[in-house]
Amino acid sequence: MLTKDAEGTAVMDKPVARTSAAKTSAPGPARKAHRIYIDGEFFDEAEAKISVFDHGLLYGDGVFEGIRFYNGRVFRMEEHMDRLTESARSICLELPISRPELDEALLETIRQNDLRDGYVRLVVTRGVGNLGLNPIHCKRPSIIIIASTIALYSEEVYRRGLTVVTVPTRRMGPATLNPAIKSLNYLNNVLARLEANLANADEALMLNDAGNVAECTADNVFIVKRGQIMTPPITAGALRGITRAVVFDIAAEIGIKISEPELTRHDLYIADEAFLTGTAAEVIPMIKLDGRSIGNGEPGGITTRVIARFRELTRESGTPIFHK
Ligand code: PXG
Repeated sequence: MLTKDAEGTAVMDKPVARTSAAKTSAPGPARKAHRIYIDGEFFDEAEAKISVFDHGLLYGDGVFEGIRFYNGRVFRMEEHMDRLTESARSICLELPISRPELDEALLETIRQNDLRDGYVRLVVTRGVGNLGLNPIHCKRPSIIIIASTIALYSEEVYRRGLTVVTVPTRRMGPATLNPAIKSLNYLNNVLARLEANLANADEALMLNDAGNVAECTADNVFIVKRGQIMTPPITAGALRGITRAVVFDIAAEIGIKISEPELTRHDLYIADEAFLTGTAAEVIPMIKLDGRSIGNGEPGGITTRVIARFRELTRESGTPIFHK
């Protein structure tokens, strides 16, 4: 699980000792061993291994999704699976199992881990090849599914909001590695994240090569100005976030205009409110950028409404895990 260290940085907890495997597929309160899915089989965490010749490791060649489930239901599962399929298609990675099989593998992994609320990491690697980068030698992609729990930020941070800095590392453009592909190659984001850590900030704002706002390291960015919501367009280098799409749905539902103009840092400095969205971070206020307070420096009214509605949706909707 992710918690905060002494510096306030989100860190991964040491996995709890895994002595016994989850024995049933029924939901239960007790935290049992991680059971990891790899290519159709379940393994205890210590035995869950892939080849050092897998190009996912050697070249970051592969795709992934981070998916949340709440209250026994997978939130926006179809959208995540669509995006995974599209990312794979874009890099000519043929999924080795069918979509219904993949859906079932995801649900069964959650069941095997006895979880009702948590986070799933679904990874598809290019598979085993030789030491050359040419994927032609990789015969079969591997699928890895990890179901666990996650809490990036405490409730206190959701109430207070995040401090963000603009970092020197630019979000790569579509001509280099299209940020619309959710690939295993995340070094661009990792470097930005390091720069945020070095600046003692909660998150990094990434600009594109034109100097416009793209996104944060694992979150989309939104502002509120004069009662309207705005977020950078996908073409600015933003991932087509699933949580981002949920905010569009919420805005339509509560009658707030939402648009996708190019945004600059200036637009963020003079915004009335700002917030970030991502599967892991959910919807979270951003109250400071580059030392400037946004609005009055507190989470804004529209942000608070969006968060409240988002939380309702996560409890009320989704694909059932334990019964159909
Ligand atoms: N931008 C980027 C670059 C992302 O990787 C988002 C935006 C938000 O998209 P969703 O669909 O989640 O609303 C992401 C999300 C994590 C983690 O913390 C999440 C992501 C990437 C890396 C780590 O588990 N993806």
